Amino acid sequence: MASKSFSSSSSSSGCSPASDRRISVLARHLVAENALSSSPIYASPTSSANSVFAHIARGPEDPILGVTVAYNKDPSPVKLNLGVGAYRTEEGKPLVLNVVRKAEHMLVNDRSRVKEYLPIVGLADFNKLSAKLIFGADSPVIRENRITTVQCLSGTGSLRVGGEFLAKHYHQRTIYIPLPTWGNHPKVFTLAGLSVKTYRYYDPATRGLNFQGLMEDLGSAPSGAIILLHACAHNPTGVDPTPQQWEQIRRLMRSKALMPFFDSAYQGFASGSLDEDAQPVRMFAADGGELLVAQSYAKNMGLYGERVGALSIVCKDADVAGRVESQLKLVIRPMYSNPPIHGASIVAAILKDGNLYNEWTIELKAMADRIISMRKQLFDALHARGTPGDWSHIIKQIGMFTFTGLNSEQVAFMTREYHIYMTSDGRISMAGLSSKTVPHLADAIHAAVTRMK
Ligand code: KET
Repeated sequence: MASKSFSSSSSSSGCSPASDRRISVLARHLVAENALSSSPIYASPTSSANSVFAHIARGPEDPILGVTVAYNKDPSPVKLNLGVGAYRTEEGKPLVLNVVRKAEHMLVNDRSRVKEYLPIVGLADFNKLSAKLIFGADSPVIRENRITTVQCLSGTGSLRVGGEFLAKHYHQRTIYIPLPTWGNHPKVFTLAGLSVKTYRYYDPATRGLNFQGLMEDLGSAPSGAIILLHACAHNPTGVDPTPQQWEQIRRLMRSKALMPFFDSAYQGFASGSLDEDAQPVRMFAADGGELLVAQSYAKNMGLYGERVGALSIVCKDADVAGRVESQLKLVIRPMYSNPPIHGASIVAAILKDGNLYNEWTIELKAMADRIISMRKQLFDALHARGTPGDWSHIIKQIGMFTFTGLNSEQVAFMTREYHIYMTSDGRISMAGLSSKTVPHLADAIHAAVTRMK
């Protein structure tokens, strides 16, 4: 309607030369009159002295990515960034995997490759191979075709798309997240339209899993509620359930029709084995029930900035899965239209080629092993200094992070006095450490513990 009336009244082709002239005379007249008037018309509203955004308060830095912002501003030569979970080499440098370089080389040299838009759900090969990676090549959910996998913007984007889909189409709008969890989870799911509650997970006294609290809280969650589970290498605690505990969690959740939503951001980083780290997800997929999983290739392929990940929804049958996918497209299209092509092409090239895949697993294992060796070195260094306390959790915890137990004052002290940057909850990224920097960190922890009780 609006566009119709606009075109009929403003079409210059419908005006005679005489009426065009009349309009331009009228326009000159109006401009002259305005020039004389006491209240001038501004060229545009934003050229006024006061910004229309003047009322906006400065927002806080992100609790994790803000650590890097602070680190970058520090001129100290001994500064150390143990904030964000990003892998560094022994030399403290970011790592591009050899296998990624190889795949990129192949892609660049393939002149048949173009830069057309991908479909809304992303690269088909990438989606198939991602499902195979997390569920296993012989998985019944893949064989029976009762799964939809869509390429999303890394782990975060996959969680967000899954969250919005559930908020729109699932009968329960409450998601339970572990306490503590990755700091972005509550924000992602709240903005997706879900209501966020927590379940007990970590026991600071034992620095281990509060299994009883977890089972009680899931047991009293309303039937059908969504439960966010870290597939492996829980962030920030580094504490995972044992296989036996996972089995009990699965039974309880299925008996109450609780909907599992796995966040798999560290497949391969916990044990060094892609298959072993996928076991909890596969255990739930094997029982025939429905579930969601968000995968990220940021850490395990080092593709952080390429923003490549996948959301899979396992359904009861192929027909439901097809309809679910049609609705996922309606979530994605107005959000970012379709995902980027480069990162997904790298992943697909590696996953589909036996040799590249093997090379990847070797490089991944080397990253996981280096992190494990950092745990040992830090533990030994604290032991050698006689630092008060039991530090065995540094060795016991799994994945990229150690949840040290240091409090926010001790963290602030370490940043102030030692230029060591970490999140205020006492989490350190072990992947940011090297043999050279372990002594500096151990000195800082020793000083923080003995001086700032
Ligand atoms: N889930 C978890 C548990 C997680 O730790 C991260 C990232 C993500 C999802 C998202 O990653 P993506 O890059 O979107 O695939 N965690 C690290 C980086 C960050 O906070 O963005 C971190 O905790 O340091």
